[in-house]
Amino acid sequence: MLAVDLKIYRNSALRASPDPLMALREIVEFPDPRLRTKARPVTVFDAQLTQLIADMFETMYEAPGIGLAATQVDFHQQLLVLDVSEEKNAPMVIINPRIVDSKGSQVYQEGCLSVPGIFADVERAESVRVEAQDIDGKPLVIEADGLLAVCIQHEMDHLVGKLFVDYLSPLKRELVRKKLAKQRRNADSVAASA
Ligand code: K1U
Ligand code: ZN
Repeated sequence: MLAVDLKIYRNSALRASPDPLMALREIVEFPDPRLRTKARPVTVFDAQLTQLIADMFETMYEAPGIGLAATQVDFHQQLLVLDVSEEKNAPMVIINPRIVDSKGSQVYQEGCLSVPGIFADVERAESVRVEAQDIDGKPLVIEADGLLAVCIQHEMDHLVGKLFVDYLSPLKRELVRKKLAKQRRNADSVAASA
């Protein structure tokens, strides 16, 4: 019975959340081709979008993560959520983002909820100026540096179908694919024997 329950939990798009008004969404994992989808701009700012954003925050905090792009929950519009604060009290919603200026470079050891258990150094701009829209569609300008800049660039890559492992050599990317396949086989055999 437990194995069946685990299977349903792993495969269902919506998972039970402690808050009845929010739902945990399934995070699509590498090498799923849906992660390569190019997101379209958000044009409708309605209650459905607000619900999706609430679900994305719930999913990101539960993972836990510091960012989540709509692509990762199989919604292909230009939307991302972030919270890089220690206290998890600084949620940000960024819609239809464009980097209009960038300066310098930094290397940060990145992770990704779509590539679980894998971490790698990636070089990105040290600071970025981003023009975007907020949850109501109003213009938003963000000046970011450090981890916030890294996270925004990482999430914006998701919106064009790019993953941090794409910055690795083909050989390292193949090792990542094999490591994830092994992790999944192990998780499946634990679920089957439970
Ligand atoms: O896009 C994602 O999958 C989220 C990703 C964001 C990110 C992390 C590090 C560098 C760039 C972008 C994550 O949140 S991975 C998890 C993680 O980094 C973390 C989790 C808990 C506490 C602190 C960090
Ligand atoms: Zn990611």
